[in-house]
Formats: sequence, C-alpha cells, structure tokens
Amino acid sequence: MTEKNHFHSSGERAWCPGCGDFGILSSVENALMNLGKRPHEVLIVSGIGQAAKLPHYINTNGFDGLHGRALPAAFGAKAANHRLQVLVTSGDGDIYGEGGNHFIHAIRRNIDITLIVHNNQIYGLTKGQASPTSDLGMVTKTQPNGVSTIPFNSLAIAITLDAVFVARSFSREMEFTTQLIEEGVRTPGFSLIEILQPCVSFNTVNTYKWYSERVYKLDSPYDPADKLQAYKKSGEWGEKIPIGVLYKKPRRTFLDNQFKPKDLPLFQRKTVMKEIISLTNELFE
Ligand SMILES: Cc1ncc(C[n+]2csc(CCOP(=O)(O)OP(=O)(O)O)c2C)c(N)n1
Repeated sequence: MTEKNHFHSSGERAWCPGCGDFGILSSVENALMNLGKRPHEVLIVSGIGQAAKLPHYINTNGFDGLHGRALPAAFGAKAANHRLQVLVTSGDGDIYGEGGNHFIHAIRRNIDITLIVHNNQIYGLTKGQASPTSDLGMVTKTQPNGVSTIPFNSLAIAITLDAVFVARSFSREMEFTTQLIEEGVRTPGFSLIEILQPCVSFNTVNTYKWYSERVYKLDSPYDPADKLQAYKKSGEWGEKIPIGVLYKKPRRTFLDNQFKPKDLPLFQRKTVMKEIISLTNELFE
C-alpha cells in the first residue's frame, strides 16, 4: 500500500487553472514524502506573489515574509532551530527583484536552505508587468515598447558565488523536479532550484509549448563539478534551455561554524535574563 501523502492539504487554491504552480506544489509534496519527512519537521517560507502562496496550500509549518524578504526570515528560523528543514518557495520577482540583495548574500553565507524559485518570467499577482527574468523585447502593459533591460541570470550568479547546488527544472517535468528538490534538500548548504513555470494568464510568450520545445536534460558526460562548464551552461537560453543539476560543490555551511550537530537549538536553550540585562547594560555604559 502506498503511504498517504501527509503534506497534501485539501483547501481551495487561488491559482488559475493550468498554472505551472500546481506542478511545483505536487513536486514539493512528493519530494518531502520521498525524503521521509514529517510535516512538523519542515518549514516553508515565502514572500509575496502567486508563487508565494505555496505555503498556504501544503501541510507543513509556513511563514509569509514581506515582499522580497523570504530569505532573511528563513535564515532567522534556521538559526533559531537548526534541526528544522527549511525551504523557501517564491517567484522570480520576489526573490531576484525585491529580494535580490538577500539572494546574493544568502548564497555567500551558505545557509542550509533549499530555495525553489517559480520562474514565470513575469509579475503574476500584479497582473503582468515585466520581472527581472523577462526576456528582452517582451511587450507588457507597462513595457509597451518591449523590455529594454537584460534578464537577471540567477544561475550564473549562484555559480559565480559558489552556491553548493544549482539546478533548473520545468514545472511540467514533475518527476524530474521532485528528484532535483530531493537532491537539493539532501545537499547541506544553500541550494537553488529554479523551475520554469508557465503563467497561463499573463505570459503569452513563455508558454508550456514554448518551454517544451526548448528544454533538454543535462546528461553525462556533463560534470556538475566543473565550474567553468556550469557557468557556460548557465548562459544557454533561447533555442535550447538546459535543465538538471548545473553545478554542485559542497562546502561548509554558515551554521556548521556556529553549532556542533549535537548542540541544542537556540530556541530550546534557557534564556538567563540576568545575563542579557548585564550584557545590554555593558553595551550602553
Ligand atoms: C514592497 C512591495 N512592492 C510591491 C508589491 C506589489 N507586488 C506584490 S506581488 C508582486 C510581484 C510578484 O511577482 P513574482 O514574485 O514573480 O510572483 P508571481 O506572482 O509571478 O508568482 C508585486 C510587485 C508589494 N506587495 N510590496
């Protein structure tokens, strides 16, 4: 008998029928099931947007940060309880636009968080303005002459900053996406999994058909440990778009430098008020 999916929540979803977010939600549930996680062991943090509604639709702990602020909230939670499995799921606008600064520095710090970016190349919740990943020339209501700024190459940035795990998938490829999420969660440190996600209402260019005609899976002899090759692959976009693990290079995580595995999480330690008061008094003397 197959085990009941204890991450599945039966509430209503406010996503458009056919939205790529549905495939991502199922892939996250399946990955957590395959990893043998229990709902109370997992926290999913997001910011603001359609993608950022994912924590509402899954049976785990959840938190919505301000727009662009999912990563610092997730980091705070991970620091307070380093035994919690922390994932961030949010949109390309939220993470790379409003949250771009946090994206860069979270990678540098190498906090053990799995970041899943729903990349629909548009601002969906606010009904179709260009996002940092919109292609050059894309016409939108607010860019009637076409987007004139070059797209944010998140994968190239993550590789340059030595993110331990950098992968791309396509929401329709649910099994493949599930495997990549599992591998990202299993890899200690900051993992980025960017998922191409058609927005059926506001992006009429980058559709299911558009992505399906272009994506191909990276296979051997591709070696994700080869940084230069990974960097070159991250620039491949247009006629052909690679999906799979572009780069993987484990290194010590931020919290490895703060805690030993057996240390009690911060939130379970006794707070000695007397010590805190004397410390603050010292600082203000
Ligand atoms: C500080 C701030 N700026 C702007 C907004 C308006 N806003 C809400 S969601 C959003 C875009 C979300 O786009 P994305 O992250 O790509 O997610 P999607 O809705 O496409 O899934 C914007 C600009 C806001 N809520 N707060």
